[in-house]
Amino acid sequence: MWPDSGSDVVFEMIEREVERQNTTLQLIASENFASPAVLRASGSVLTNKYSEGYPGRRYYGGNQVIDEVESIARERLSTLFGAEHANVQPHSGANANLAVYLAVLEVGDTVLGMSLDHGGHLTHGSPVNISGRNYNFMSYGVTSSDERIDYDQVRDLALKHHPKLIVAGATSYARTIDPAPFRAIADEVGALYMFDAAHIAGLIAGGIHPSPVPYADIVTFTTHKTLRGPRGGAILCTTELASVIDKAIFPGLQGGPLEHAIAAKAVAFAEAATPEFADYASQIVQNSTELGKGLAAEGFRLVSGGSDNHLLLVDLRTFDEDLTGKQAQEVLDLAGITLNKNTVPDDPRSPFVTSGLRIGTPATTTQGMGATEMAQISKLIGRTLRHSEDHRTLSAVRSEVSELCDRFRPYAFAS
Ligand code: DSN
Repeated sequence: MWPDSGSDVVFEMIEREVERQNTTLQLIASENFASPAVLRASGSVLTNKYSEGYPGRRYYGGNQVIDEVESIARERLSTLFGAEHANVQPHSGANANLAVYLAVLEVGDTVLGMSLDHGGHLTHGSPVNISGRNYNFMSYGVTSSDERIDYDQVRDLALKHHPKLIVAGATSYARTIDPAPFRAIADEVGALYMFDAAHIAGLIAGGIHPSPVPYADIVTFTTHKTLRGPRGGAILCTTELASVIDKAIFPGLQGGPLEHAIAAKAVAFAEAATPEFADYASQIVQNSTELGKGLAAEGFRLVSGGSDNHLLLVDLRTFDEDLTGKQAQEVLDLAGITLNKNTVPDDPRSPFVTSGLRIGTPATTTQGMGATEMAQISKLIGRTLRHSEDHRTLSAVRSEVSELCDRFRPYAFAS
C-alpha cells in the first residue's frame, strides 16, 4: 500500500537526535521532555484528519472523534487554569499572539510590550516581526537598579501613549511577573490586557507562580515549555472575547487544526493537573535557585541577582569580559551542555553575539535531577568556560556530562 520508507535515512537522523537528547544536558529554558504518552498522541493517525472549524461546527465530515478530542482538550485546559474559554488550536505561541492582535487590534493601533533585549519576545513588537510592522508597539523594560520590570515605566508609557492593548510576559526574565499591576494600569488607561505565559505556564499550572487568568483579558502560551506538552500554543480568554479570539485563529490566521497535536495537548493538560506535576513545578524553581547559587560561586553575575522561576540570565562580563554569549554557547555545546546565548539588559553586543547566556531547568528537572546535580552542572559550566581552549578539559567535561545523563536518561527507548 505504501512505499517501504521504514528505513528512510530520516529515521536514522531521529535515532541520532534521541541519542543527543539522552546523552547531553538540555538547559535551554524553553525546552523540555514530553512524556511517552504525549509523544504517542502526537504521532497518531489524527494527523490525517481535516477539521476546520470547532467542535460541532466543522466544515468537513467525519469529525465525530476529533470533536471529542478537541472538546476534552478545551475542557481540561479551562479547568487547569480556571479560565472561562480555551482555544487549543494555535500551532505555536507566535500564532496565539498574532491571533490576539488580529482579534482586538486594527493595523496601526498602539500596544505596550516588553522590549526584546530586556526579556520580551519577537511577537511583542520587535521591528523584524509582523507585530512590530503592523502595530505601533511601545516598549518597556527592566530598571537599571534591580533589573526587574519597571512598572513605573509601564504606567508612564501607558498614560502617555494610551495603548489599546498592554502585553505582559517574557522569554528571558528570571523573576516572578506580578499580573496585578498590569491590570491596574490597563484599567487606568482603558486598555485590554494580554499576558503571554509561554515560559511559565507550567509554573502557573503547578501553583508556583501567580496566575494571570483572574487579571488578564487574554492569556496566551506555548504548550511545550514548562507545561511539558507537545509543541504548540493555546489561548485562554473571557467568555466575552471567546468569539473574536476563535474567529481570529480560524478562519483569520490558520487553516486545518493539528488534531494530533491537540490530542497530545489534552494528554499533557491531564498530566499537568496531577499532584506530581505540582511537585515538578516546585522542583524546577528549586533547581534554578540551586544552579544560580553554583554559578554565582563560579564568578558569574546573575541578571537581577537570581531567579524565581525556571531560568537564569547570566551576564558573562564579570566572569570574562571578552567572552561572548555566542562563544560560550558554542564551547559548551562541544562539552555536551546545550543552552543559548542571550542578550542581557542594554547589551552592547548584537543579538547574534550577546554578552549573556540563558540557562533553564525544566528539562533536567523532568529527568529527576536535583540540588546535587545542579551544583555539579554549575561547576561543569565554570570549568568549561575557564578552559575553553583546552581540548582535554572539553573531553573530560563531555564524559562527565555523559555519565550524569546516563543516570537520568529521559527516554529509555530508541525513536
Ligand atoms: N524560542 C522561544 C524561547 O526560547 O524562549 C520563544 O519563542
